[in-house]
Amino acid sequence: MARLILLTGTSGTLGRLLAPRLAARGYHLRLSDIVPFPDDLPEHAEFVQADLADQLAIQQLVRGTEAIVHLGGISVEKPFAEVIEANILGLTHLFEAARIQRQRIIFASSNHAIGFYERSEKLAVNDPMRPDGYYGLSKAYGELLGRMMFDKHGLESVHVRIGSCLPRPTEARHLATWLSHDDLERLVVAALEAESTGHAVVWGVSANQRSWWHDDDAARIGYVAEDDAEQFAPLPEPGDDVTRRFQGGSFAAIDYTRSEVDQ
Ligand code: NAI
Ligand code: 15L
Repeated sequence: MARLILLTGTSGTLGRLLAPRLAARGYHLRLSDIVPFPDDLPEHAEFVQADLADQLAIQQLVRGTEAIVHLGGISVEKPFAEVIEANILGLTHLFEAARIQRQRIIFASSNHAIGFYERSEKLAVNDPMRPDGYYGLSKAYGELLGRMMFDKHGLESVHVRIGSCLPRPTEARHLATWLSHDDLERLVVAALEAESTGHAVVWGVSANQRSWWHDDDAARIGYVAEDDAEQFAPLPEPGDDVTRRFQGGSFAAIDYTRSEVDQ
C-alpha cells in the first residue's frame, strides 16, 4: 500500500518541485504550508494550510502520516525574532508531534550551519558547526534536536545540509555547493526508503568535483549523487571579500562587523 508522506513548505521553491516528483513515485501526500499551494494538486495529494508555530495544528497535521519531509520555515537570513517562530518553535512542535507515532523526519538543514568555514577547508559532517547567522543557527538547532530526539526517544531523522539547490549553478561558489533537482529527489527518496537511519547527517550536494564536503551518512541511507556542477565551469564569482572568503557566501557577509584587526 502507498505510504502517506507529510511534505511541509510545499508552496515554496523546493516543495513545488518535490510534490509532483514524489507523487509520480507513488507516494500519497499530505502537503502543508502557511500559504496556499499555488499549483494543481498532484494525484493522491491533499493540502492543509497550517502555521508551524501553531502546536495544535501541527499535532493534527502529523497524525496518520508515515514519514515527514520538512522543508517549511524561514529559508534565508532574517532577524532572530522572525527566525524563531517557524525554525525553532515550529520545528520543535513537529518533532514533538512525530514522537507519538515515530514518523521519520527528513529535515532540510542548510550549509549555513557551517557557513563560517573558509572555502579552502574540507569538511566532514562531524566537524563543529559554524553558523553564519541566525538562520544557520536555527538549522544547527534542528540537527541537534534530531540528535536528542534519537538518543532519548529513538525517533529517526535525516538531516540534509543542502548546499544550493538550483536548476543549474550560476556562480563559482555553486561549483562546490550545487545540488541538482534530480539529486535532491534521489536523496529524499533514499532517506524515505532506507530501512533504518538512526540520526543521520548528509550533505545535500551533487557529486561536484569541487565540493568542500565529505564524510557523511550518505552511504548509510543509500544516497548516491549522479550530477556534477563542473560541466557549467567556469562561472563568475560575485560579491565582496567576505562573501568570497567563506563557504556560506553572501549570508556570511550580512551584518558582518569584524575588521581585519580582529582577525
Ligand atoms: P522557500 O522559502 O521557497 O520555502 C519555504 C516555505 O516555508 C514557504 O513556502 C513558506 O511559506 C513556508 N513557511 C514559512 N514559514 C512558515 C510557517 N510559519 N508555517 C508554515 N510554513 C511556513 O524555501 P526553499 O528554497 O523551497 O527551501 C526549502 C527548505 O530547504 C527550507 O527549509 C530551506 O531552509 C532549506 N534549504 C534550501 C536551500 C535551497 O537551495 N533552496 C539550501 C539550503 C536549505
Ligand atoms: C540556503 O540555505 C537558502 O535557503 C537558499 O536560498 C540558498 O541561498 C542556499 O542556502 C545557498 O547557500 O546557496
